[in-house]
Amino acid sequence: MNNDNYRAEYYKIKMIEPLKKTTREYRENLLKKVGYNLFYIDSEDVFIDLLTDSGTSAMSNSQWAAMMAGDEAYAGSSSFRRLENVVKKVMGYKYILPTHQGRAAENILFLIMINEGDYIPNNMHFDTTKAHITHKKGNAIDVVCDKAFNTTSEYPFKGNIDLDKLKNLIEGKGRDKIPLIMMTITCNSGGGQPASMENIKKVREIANEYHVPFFFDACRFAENAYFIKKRETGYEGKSIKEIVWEMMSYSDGCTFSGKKDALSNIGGFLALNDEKLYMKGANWLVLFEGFITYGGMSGRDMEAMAKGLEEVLDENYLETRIKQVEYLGKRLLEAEIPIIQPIGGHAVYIDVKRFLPNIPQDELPGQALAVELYLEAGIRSVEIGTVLAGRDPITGKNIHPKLELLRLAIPRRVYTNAHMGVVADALINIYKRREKIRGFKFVYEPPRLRHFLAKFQPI
Ligand code: P71
Repeated sequence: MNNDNYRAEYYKIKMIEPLKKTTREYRENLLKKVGYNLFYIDSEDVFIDLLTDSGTSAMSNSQWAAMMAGDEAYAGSSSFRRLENVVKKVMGYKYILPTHQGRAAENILFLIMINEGDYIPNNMHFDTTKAHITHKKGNAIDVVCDKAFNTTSEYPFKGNIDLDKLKNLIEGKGRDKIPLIMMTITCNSGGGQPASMENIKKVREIANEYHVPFFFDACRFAENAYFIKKRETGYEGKSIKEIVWEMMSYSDGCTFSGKKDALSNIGGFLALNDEKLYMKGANWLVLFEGFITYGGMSGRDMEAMAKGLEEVLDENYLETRIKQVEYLGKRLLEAEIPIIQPIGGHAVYIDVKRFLPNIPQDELPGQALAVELYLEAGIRSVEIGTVLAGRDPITGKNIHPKLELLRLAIPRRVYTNAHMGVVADALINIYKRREKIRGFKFVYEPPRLRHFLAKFQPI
């Protein structure tokens, strides 16, 4: 069936959005005006937008058709029933609390589970997860395997939890201080890297041993399943559906952002198996999101998500998706541009410490490269480095993260490989003149989440 000689996207394009090309001079002026922060740039002025894969997917004809059937009833919407049934069928969870996006599910989960001073382990917490835990006066602890920090190791499951780190945390802090264990699949902060079924199973065993609930941050669950199928012995012959079912069966629930692997532009949910927890969550949901049969979504949003959750399990789709990310990554590797290896599921991450070794972290090399890429070809990427990491609350100094990265996140079903080729060519040109690139300094630094609203100046 999959004849490698005739590989191409398993869909065709029916509707297009024109892209505008701008001149380098125009982009230079624009950057000056907005303080060299790409978050301030209008999408009209971006040629290829790789800021995020979140909420940027192109929906299918079936998703658009389903939206017309959206039931906008306040209570008991049939669109919610469809979503609920799909989640039960695909993931096997008993209860679903619909939310407007992933972080809202995090808010509800942590409201009902965290007490002040608790510790919550995760392979690597995503920013919003960490922020919501901190907001509830908990401690977000990363317990990812050490190989995750070695950007050149080809280890296939860098999203794995280090089981010793996990056990030591539980033993060290005491089981009563650990309200839940989390695992982010795929591990976004570590480069879109998957966790293996074996590791997931072992985390389940530890959860059982200490009687601690185990939850996924399941944003990119289908991409994780695809990697398990391709990389883990014993799963070659299983369908994505079977792998997802098994993965989820080891957990007690999940937070989910429909903006990633549900191929939707908005939406999310909190799924759980425990009825008492569900009732607690339902009470908060009514306060923060809306009634339990729509949460933060309209009926049509729930329809789009329900359809997307089924479509994402199609192995042909997943192959097209992951191979496109791989295509970009391989083009960069061929030019010896340093990236996180293996190539991730939803993004290519440039290892900026190796790309711009002469710019110290205090001079924001990731930001410098993001600016350079926009200048070069109108491509928007996002810094995941010193700017994002912020300052140490005690010393007030810039935190120097182990990984200084530039993320090129690929929206699902949106760009062609010709677009990826442009991205690769632009980066190759920049790499040739990398010695000439200068660092940046803050001219305005917001007190929190500084990356969104900061303003910079070249040094
Ligand atoms: C991404 C995003 C979206 C984003 C969020 C914050 C700043 C910039 C971009 C969102 C995630 C995620 C994981 C693993 C939870 C959320 C929150 N990722 N967990 O990667 O990747 O979901 O955006 O629907 O609230 O660009 P939400």
